[in-house]
Amino acid sequence: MGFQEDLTAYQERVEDGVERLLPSRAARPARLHGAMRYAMAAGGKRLRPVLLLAASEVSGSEHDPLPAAVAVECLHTYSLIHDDLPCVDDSDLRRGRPACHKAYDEPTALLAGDALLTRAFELLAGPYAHAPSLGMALTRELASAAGSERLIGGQMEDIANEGGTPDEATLGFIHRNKTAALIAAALTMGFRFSEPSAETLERMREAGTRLGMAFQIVDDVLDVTATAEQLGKPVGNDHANHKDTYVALHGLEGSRERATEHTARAIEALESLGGDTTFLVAFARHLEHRIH
Ligand code: GRG
Repeated sequence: MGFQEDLTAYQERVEDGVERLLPSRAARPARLHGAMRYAMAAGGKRLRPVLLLAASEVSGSEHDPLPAAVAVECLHTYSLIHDDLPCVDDSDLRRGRPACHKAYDEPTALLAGDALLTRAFELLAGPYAHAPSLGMALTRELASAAGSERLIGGQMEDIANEGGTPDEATLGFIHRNKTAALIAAALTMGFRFSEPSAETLERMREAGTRLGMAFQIVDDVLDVTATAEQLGKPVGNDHANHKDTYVALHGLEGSRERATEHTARAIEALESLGGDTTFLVAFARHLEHRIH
């Protein structure tokens, strides 16, 4: 199979997992579960769970990585729901549809985000109860990427710096934590399925962080160059919200160069592993090509 077929197959596995591993739409309170499923529904690229599934296959494992992949997508989706709220980015469109607080209402969206965050950890605690050391490693990885020093910390500094003059160190902190930490965690969690050495884990963290940085820079570039139809979310938002972005700091060309450099470093780290990383390497190239 070629790259595109492999990608589609991974994405279909994720869609199936999302369908099966969330509470039923009919479970009480149905409005809350409807909102969780609405926000999680197809429309996202499923980058993080695809990375996790692909990484778990490089060395193989007897355990099913799908609950962990869905857990990462739940956590990511909670962050998007909360990010779109009027008190944060105030964005009405997400994944090509009205944002969760527009399709439902603000309190329901807030709670749906909270419930998805909680569900993420339930999906690590329950399905891996028979493999406690794997479950614990996955939980630590996700909790650390999502906490106050990483995802939430990056978001905090992003908000705190709105309207200010961008500087490289601040921008690096925001992007490493707000975006790259969860992408790195997804990749590392996938490799956790094969009980890797500490050295392999560090290399994977490096690959994931580089990939995440490239992804965020590409996101900044697309916010300027793409249309809302192409992205499924409003464009020009970063500028309108006076956000610190790579484009504001380095211009379009400088940003493209940096995305290319991070992608090259990510590929180097992936290839240093030894196993069959063909799909992961192609995926890294695919993400970067969106801006060329
Ligand atoms: C401030 C209440 C409050 C909550 C914030 C922690 C948090 C919640 C938000 C994290 C910040 C955030 C939303 C980062 C976004 C990073 C990013 C590039 C998201 C887009 O990811 P894609 O393109 O989206 O993978 P799809 O829709 O394809 O899954």
